[in-house]
Amino acid sequence: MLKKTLPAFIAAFLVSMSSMAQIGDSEFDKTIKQIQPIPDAIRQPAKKQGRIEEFFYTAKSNGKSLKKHARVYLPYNYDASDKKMKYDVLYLMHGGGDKTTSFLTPPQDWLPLRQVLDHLIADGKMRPIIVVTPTFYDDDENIGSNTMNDGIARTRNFHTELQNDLIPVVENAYNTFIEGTDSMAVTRSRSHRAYGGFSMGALSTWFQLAYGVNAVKYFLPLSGDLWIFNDKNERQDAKTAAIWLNDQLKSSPYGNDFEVYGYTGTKDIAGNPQKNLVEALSKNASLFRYNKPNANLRFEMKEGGQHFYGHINEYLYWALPLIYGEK
Ligand code: FER
Repeated sequence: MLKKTLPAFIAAFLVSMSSMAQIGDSEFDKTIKQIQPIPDAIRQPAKKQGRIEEFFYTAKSNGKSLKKHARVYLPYNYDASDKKMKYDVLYLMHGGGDKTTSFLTPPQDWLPLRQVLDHLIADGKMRPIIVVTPTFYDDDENIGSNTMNDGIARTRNFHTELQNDLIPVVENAYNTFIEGTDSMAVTRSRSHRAYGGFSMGALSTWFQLAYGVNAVKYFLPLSGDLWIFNDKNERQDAKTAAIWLNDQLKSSPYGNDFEVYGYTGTKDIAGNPQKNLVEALSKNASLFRYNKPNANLRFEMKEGGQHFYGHINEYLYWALPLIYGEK
């Protein structure tokens, strides 16, 4: 999570906000749903397990051709030869300094997402899906300069690689809803596609919404807000970011057809920033409907939730059935 390499201006900014967010008693805070603990059984491996494959593809970036790879989770019983069975695809982007393995099989003793997926599917809480975990770095072993500015640029640009280099190849390699390989094929299948991420990956999720809503319908920003800079490279406040995002969406024919599921924790460094962004979107961005029956912007916080995959993967236990469960 780039802790050792934060440039001074970002470090000062992060310190200046309290890393202890609170769900206070403002009118907005009263609308925030609290994330419940997950059932104990989810912490044990499921009996019916999906499998994880390595997927190789070529990405064109700054005139270079990069050999890249992503991890792909295939649900239990996935059968490549059964072409009638098609799967929705969820893309999940890691945080700064992390890699393609961070979500599905994270380091340490953290709850791995593969286990959450296995259980949700086995218990019928969501339909089987394919999960792809790419990287915004050149590769897991080549993460660039690993500065905050480099990370911001990579997260801002990733939507291009997703649209041109990854979706058409990976979704034609597996049994998904895409029909064709061009940008229209990507757009036609957008309602079968979700994109989410943690921390800098959440930043890439907000940028995906801003620049690539044509390719994706469902968005899962997990512990991260939207960083917008002015001409002098000064970071703008949440209200400015919200209005910018709304203006971006207004310029897309799909700007009225998306759903955002935001999650974070009160002890998370992104807790207050993400809460402030969601509040600003709910008040200043007309395309976002928050806390209404036909809401397209949802936001929940975990009391004591921290900035790491163990908690993030708990949030996905609650989020994924909202997208892939019975409606
Ligand atoms: C945020 C708080 C922290 C955020 C990103 C971070 C995009 C990243 C921290 C790191 O990589 O060290 O609100 O939003």
